[in-house]
Parts: sequence; structure tokens; C-alpha cells
Amino acid sequence: MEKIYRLNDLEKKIIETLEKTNDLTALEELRKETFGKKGIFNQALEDLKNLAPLEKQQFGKALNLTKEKIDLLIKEKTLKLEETKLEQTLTQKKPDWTLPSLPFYLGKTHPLTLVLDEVLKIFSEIGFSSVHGPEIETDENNFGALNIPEEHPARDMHDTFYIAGENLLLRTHTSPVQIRVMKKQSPPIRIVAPGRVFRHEAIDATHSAVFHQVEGLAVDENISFADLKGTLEFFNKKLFGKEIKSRFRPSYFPFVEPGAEIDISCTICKSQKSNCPVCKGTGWIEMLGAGMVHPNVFKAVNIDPNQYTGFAFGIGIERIAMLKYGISDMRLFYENHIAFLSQF
Ligand code: FA5
Repeated sequence: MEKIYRLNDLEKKIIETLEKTNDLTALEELRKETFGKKGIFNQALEDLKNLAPLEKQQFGKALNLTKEKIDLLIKEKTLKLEETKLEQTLTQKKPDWTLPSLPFYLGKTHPLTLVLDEVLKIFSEIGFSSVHGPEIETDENNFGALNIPEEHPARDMHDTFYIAGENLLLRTHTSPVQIRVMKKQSPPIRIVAPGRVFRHEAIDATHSAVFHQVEGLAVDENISFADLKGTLEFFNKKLFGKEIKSRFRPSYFPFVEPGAEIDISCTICKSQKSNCPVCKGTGWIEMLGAGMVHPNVFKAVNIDPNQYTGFAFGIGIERIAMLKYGISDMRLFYENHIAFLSQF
């Protein structure tokens, strides 16, 4: 108890000195005297060794509390003295307003966002509103309702992560948004649905395992393949310029009939070069998949295929950005190199 009594005296003394200390050098001296190797608290610790166990416990506890308290008081005082010093410096030394400022870098919009915004703007001009769907989808929306039943070979090309036991997966395309919209809304429908999609892919210059698509869907009475062609030709010319030609090739997607893949004339070599690395000398570049909504898809969402027809399309945003900006490797979009990103 004697020791604790002395500890109280010690604390009082240190606090008194601290109150009188008004410059940072003296404060540092006090900190050394108190907490330094040969400081007051280390000496008190030496005393601790010679005490009986019960006394040791009580004194040790009290010593720690005092140490914490003094440490906090010294830190507070240091802050206060530093603030006072800064204030004095600022009032004595006037800042030189004529000095040049530090360099100031403005961030930029990512090229994929630039292209996405442009795509949505073009479709909004012809009455397509923009909707969003979740990245974690049900097996039914991603496959079943899109006429891709279990065991259908088309699932092989869309392998993805499944959430065990829940029938949920990371969506492999934006087409499930078609199902969500048609379940909620009756025709006429005219939407575009941008978003991220996921596939088990070997990554290379033109393939990524996570990429972006924009889905399009129009459903009404008397919608024909000519409407699909007109819409996509309008889109291609708006995005790439009036001289761009579009080509429709027959293709297969289980959720459309007939289905097509749409190519545009090569923006890089203008269809002129046999050794063009982008179109590989063919003069054409694949842009998107599209087709007329399959009657089975209408049945899955309770829309009468005898009354309504519709078209749908799915655009790969990375591929468009590559064509638009003449970029030969998709991986550049994800590597976050400032030198690359600052060009847009
Ligand atoms: C689909 O995903 C269909 N859902 C598109 C569709 C919608 C067809 C509606 C008919 C009606 P596909 O797997 O071909 O189709 O992908 C569409 C586009 O996404 C491709 O043209 C391409 O631009 C892009 N794409 C596909 N795979 C990748 C990948 N691994 N990395 C980057 N872009 C890709």
C-alpha cells in the first residue's frame, strides 16, 4: 500500500510538471524522464520484482493505470503544443499565394462505361427504356425459361458458378432479364438491359470470364424480322458511322427462331486488307447475337405466341469498345493502367 501511496504522489508530480511545460522540447524531455529506458516507470517496474505476490498484483495494476493516464496526458499536451506552434507560424509567415499549385489530376470515365452510355443513349432515341436484372440468377431464368432445358448441349458453352442446393448461378448472359420483364409487364415491351455476365472461359485477347452485355427486347403485335434488321442497322450506323455495313448470318440460339449473328464491316482496315489482325482478312467482325423470340419463351412467361411476336438481341460491350477504339486486347480494360485509361 505504501508503494501505491507513493505512486499517487508520483502521478501528481508528473501532472504538475506537465501543466507547467509549455514547449515541445521540454515536453519531450519529460516523456523521456517518465517512459524512457531509465525513466520513472521502468524504475518502478524494478521495484515490482521485490514485492510479495499480492502486493505485486495490486501495485502492478495501479502502475499500469497510472502509465496509461500519463501517456494520454502527454499525447494530448503534445497535440495542443503542436497546434499552438502551427498557429504561430501561420500568423508570422504569410503564405506565398503566387507559388504554382500542386499538379491536379482529374479522373476519367472508363472506356467500357463510355461505350455503354453511348449504346443506351442510341436505343433511348428509338424508345427503348433501360432496365437492370440481378447478377445472381435462377437456373430457370438463365436457362429453363429460355428454352434451354437441363441436359441441353447449349449449356456447355455457358458453364458458370452454381450456388449449391439453391438452383442459383452467376448469370451467363443478360437474356434472363427478358424473362423477368415479360413476367412482370405485358406487351408492348421495348427494353435494353445492360450488365455484367460470367462464364467459365479461357481468357485471351478477345475472351474474358467476366464481361458486359446489353440485352434488347421488343414485343408487340406484328413485330417482324424487318423491324429487327432496321433497329440493328440504325444502331450500327449511329455507333460506327454512316459508311458501316451490317451483315446478318444465320445462327442458332435456343431462345430465338430464326436466329442470327450480326457482323459489321471492319472498322480497322475498312475491309481492305487481307492481313488485318482484327477481321483476319474477312472484312467482317462479329458484333452480336439476335433473332425472333421463340414461341416456347413466350409460353414460359404466359404471353400468347399467336397474338404477339418479338425480337431480341445481345451485344458484347467489350467487343464494341475494342472496335470503336481500335484496341487489340480485351484484357487492357481490366488492368487499370493509368497510361491506357487516360487516353479516353
Ligand atoms: C448470347 O449471350 C446470347 N444471349 C445473345 C442473344 C440475345 C442472342 C438475344 C439472341 C437473342 P453469345 O454467347 O454469342 O450470345 O454472346 C453475345 C456477345 O457477347 C458476343 O457476340 C460477344 O460480343 C460477347 N461475348 C461472348 N462471349 C464473350 C467473352 N467470353 N468475353 C467477351 N465478350 C464475349
